[in-house]
Amino acid sequence: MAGSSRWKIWEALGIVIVIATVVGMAAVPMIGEEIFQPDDVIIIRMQTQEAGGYDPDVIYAEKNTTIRILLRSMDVTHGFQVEYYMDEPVVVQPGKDKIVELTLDLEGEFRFVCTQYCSLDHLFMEGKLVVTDSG
Ligand SMILES: [Cu+2]
Repeated sequence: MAGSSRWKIWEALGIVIVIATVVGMAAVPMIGEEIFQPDDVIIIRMQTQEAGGYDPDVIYAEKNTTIRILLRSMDVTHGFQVEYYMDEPVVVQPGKDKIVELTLDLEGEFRFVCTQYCSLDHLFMEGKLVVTDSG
């Protein structure tokens, strides 16, 4: 019958739309995954010092700008604190990215360190923020 086969087509189309919607929705929470990196966000991956520590461990920025740093732990809980710029450390658990916003009003080199005991070499887990004044 022509009527029932046409109905089957609509049914199939409906299923395709539902699947497309579900797949589309699954793609939306990918913010923070590898595919999403706006220009103004610096991503720092954190691992124990034995596994490489901060990556990157040196970041460069211009004075009188505001930068956002997305911190992602690849293994265990780590900390992040930049001297002068952060009064309080940020604790970063695996699977729970954190974003830190810093307004850079002073040029120079500023150490950042891990503030959570994460491994035997924890004390050596550090990097630096280099703020330059090009103006
Ligand atoms: Cu640590």
